[in-house]
This record gives sequence, C-alpha cells and structure tokens, in this order.
Amino acid sequence: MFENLTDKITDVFNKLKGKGIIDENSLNEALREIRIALLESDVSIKVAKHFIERVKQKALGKEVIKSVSPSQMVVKIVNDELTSLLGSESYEINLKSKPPAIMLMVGLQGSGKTTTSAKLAKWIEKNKNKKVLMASLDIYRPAAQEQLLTLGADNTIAVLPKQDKKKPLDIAKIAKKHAENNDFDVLILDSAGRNHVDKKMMLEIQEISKFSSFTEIFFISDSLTGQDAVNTATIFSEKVDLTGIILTRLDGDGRGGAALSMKETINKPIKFIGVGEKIDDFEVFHPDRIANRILGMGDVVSLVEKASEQIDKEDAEKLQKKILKGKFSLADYSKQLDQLTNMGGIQGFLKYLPGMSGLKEKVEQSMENSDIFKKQKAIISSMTKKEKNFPDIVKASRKIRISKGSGTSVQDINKLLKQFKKMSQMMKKMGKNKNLENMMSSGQMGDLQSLLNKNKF
Ligand SMILES: Nc1nc2c(ncn2[C@@H]2O[C@H](COP(=O)(O)OP(=O)(O)OP(=O)(O)O)[C@@H](O)[C@H]2O)c(=O)[nH]1
Ligand SMILES: [Mg+2]
Repeated sequence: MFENLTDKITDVFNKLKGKGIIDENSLNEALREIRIALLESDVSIKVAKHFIERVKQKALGKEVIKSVSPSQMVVKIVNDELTSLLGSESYEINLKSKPPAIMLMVGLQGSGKTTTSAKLAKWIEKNKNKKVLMASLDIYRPAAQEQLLTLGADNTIAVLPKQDKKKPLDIAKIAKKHAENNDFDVLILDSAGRNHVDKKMMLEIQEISKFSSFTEIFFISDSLTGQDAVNTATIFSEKVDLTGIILTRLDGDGRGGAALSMKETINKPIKFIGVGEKIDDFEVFHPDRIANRILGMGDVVSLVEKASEQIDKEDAEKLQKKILKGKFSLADYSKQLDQLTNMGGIQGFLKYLPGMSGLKEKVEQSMENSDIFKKQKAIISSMTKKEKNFPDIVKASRKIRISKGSGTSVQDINKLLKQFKKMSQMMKKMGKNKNLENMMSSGQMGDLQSLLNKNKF
C-alpha cells in the first residue's frame, strides 16, 4: 500500500532538493505533481484539492528556518498536512461503560467484519486486559456463525453458542444477557455483510444499532476498494452512528486513497488497521507513522522539528529578556498573537518563564476566543512603528485613523491600550521581582490570572 504515492512524492522532493530557493513557480509545479500522485492513489478530487491548498498556504507563509533548506521545509509541511489528513492523533478505543461495553461491526459483504471481530477481541484481551465475548448476528450466510465459532476456538476467545431460528436483533439481546450473566467486560457483535442499496438489510442494522447503547460502532472497510470505500462509509454513517473506521487489507497492493480520504470526507477517525489474515495482523492506526511511511522522510521531518524547536526557544528567550526589562512592545504582543494560531506561541513561551506553567491552561481557554485576538492584531497592524513602541502617543486623531485602517471602533482601541498598559505594568513588576514562584503563591499574580480568565489577555 502507498508505494506508488511514496515513489512519486520522493521524485518531487528530489527535484526540489536541487533548488537553492523555492519560488512560487517551482512550488506550484511540485504541488501539481503531488496532487496528481494523490489522485492516482485514488484520493478524492476534493480531498486532494484541499490538501494542496493547505500545503501551499503554509509553505508561502512560512519563514524558512536558517539551519534547514527550503525543500526540507516543504517536506515537513507536507508531512504535517498528511498526518492531519489521516487524523492527527491516535484514538483510544472506548471501553467506558457499565459492563459489557458493546461494540458493533458493520460493513459491506466480505469487507473483513468477522476476521476483524476476532482480531479486535484478541487485541482488547491482550492490551486492555478485559474479558471479551463475541457473537455473530449473521443468519443469512450459511456457516457464518460457525466461522466465528471456529475463529474463537482457534484463538481462545469466547463466542456465543450458535443460535438457530432467531432474528439478528434477538441474538443481540441474548448475547447482551449472556455477557451480563457471565461477567464479560466487552461484547463484540459481528453483523452480516450488507449492501447499502438493500433497504431491508440497512433498516435491520439501523434497528440493531439502537437496541442498546454502544461504546463503538465500527465501519469495517476494505481499503483495496479505494474511493468506493469512502462512498460506502458516507452512506453507512448517515444510517448508523459510526464511532470509527477499521481499514482492512492495508497489506494489499491498493493505492491507499481510502485511508487518505476517509477522515476528511466522513469526519470519523480510523481507529485500527488490518494488515494481514492472521489474528495478530492488526494495529492501532497511528496517523503520524503512516504519514512517515508514505513520505519515507522521517529523518528530514525530525531535523526540521529540532531546528524549529531551537528557534522557538531562542525567540522565547529573547522575549523573556524584553519582558523582564519592561521592553515588551505592542509589536511583540502582535507577534505573539500571530503565533497563537500555530499553538505553542504564548504557551511555548510561558514554558520558559519560571512559575508560569500553571497559567497555560488559562491561556488555552482564552485562546478559544480568537475574535478578540483578530481585532487586536488588525489594530496593531494599522499602527506606525512609533505607536507600537510608545502606545502612549496614541490619542484621539490617531485613534480615529487606526480605527478606520483596521475596521474597528475607537472603543476597541481603547480596550487594547488599557489592557496592554496593565500587562506592561505587570511585566515590569515581574522584572523587578526575581522570584516569580513567590509572586504566584503570594497572590500578586492574581491580576494577570483574572485578566486571563476574562479572556482579555
Ligand atoms: N490480507 C488481508 N486479508 C484480510 C484482512 N482482513 C480480512 N481479510 C480476509 O478477507 C476475507 C473476508 O473476511 P471476513 O472477515 O470473512 O469478511 P466479512 O466482512 O465478515 O464477510 P461477510 O460476513 O461475508 O460479509 C477473509 O479471507 C479474510 O482472511 C486483512 O487485513 N488483510
Ligand atoms: Mg462475516
């Protein structure tokens, strides 16, 4: 899986590597080729288009860090966007429920539901130390229930005995009772394969999905079916309340498009992947590792990460000095606001101020109110250099000019100036007081805390 994409993207990066400077033309050319590579890998047109737009936006707006080359920066940006396309973080399986935590496996015929039920059961027993029961709701395919019983026997996983002449919904209820009576922590219900055009079968799964509360309803998807997998997932997600996706056959030679389009299209995380026919061929889905596998450039990525950490650290230290000397200007403040969108900005710098780490959470809360920050940034960008350094000179006529230039009101400007003044005073106080730890505990920081609480920082 992904080999073709890896080869194509490696080619693009190799071409870029030869260039000292990456201008907009060569960036466009590289992105065009990456876009084609994505489409050839069966990524949907919309997803590929958005992906390229995001990479371009980031690449053009990014300052190149001195110790890395422009092409290395592009690798890092593509890597980050690829990771975010795949889902950014690994999701934990949800076992939070009064036992049994019930999970339902749904999907098209032959997508891997039964095999995956057993793999998941084994995984939960091994990694979460829980007692798992499986039950087959497939009364349609001959020997379907036996298939699950055999898988259970071969791998020492408990399975509900075969149920004759029962409807799937009844079997689900029996299985739940059985799990409750026998102290099982988890119940995995394997449903019969169905086609989304089969109304009766879709109605049935809808009904089953509502008979009890489920901690997980997994859509089991064959990654070899590419874009079709995404279309089917969309239809299923409209009918049942999916909590996640398990992609099977990632060991196959498909092109990987399903993995890349799934999250963005149906906004459900991929939680696990099947990578073979055996019971242990099953893994938690780690978007960063898959991105790394696709790009095959982990070393470049970590090089850029280290270099940017260093820059962040240097910036933060410079800022810290300014603050402690009482030389923090509105321009510095605006720069910090810029970084807020990248995260790690103010928080990153708070990290380097002794005693300030406790405020991180508050800053995070206040970050949510980014409209204020946008306004403030607009105001500051309409100021002259002198005004940014000496805000006291901003009087009536200047305020009117700035408000026109930034599309804000004089009141907004007053608010910002007042807030900044308070902030500067506090920072000066901090500069004089060597022991910030003491300041925090003696309550002198109360002012700053309450400012943050009110989202005014
Ligand atoms: N290579 C590979 N094969 C897989 C994987 N997952 C499932 N399979 C194979 O796919 C085939 C079908 O799997 P099942 O688990 O029976 O599929 P199902 O969705 O239960 O099928 P129905 O119940 O008929 O709808 C089996 O031969 C499995 O061994 C995987 O991750 N990799
Ligand atoms: Mg099956």
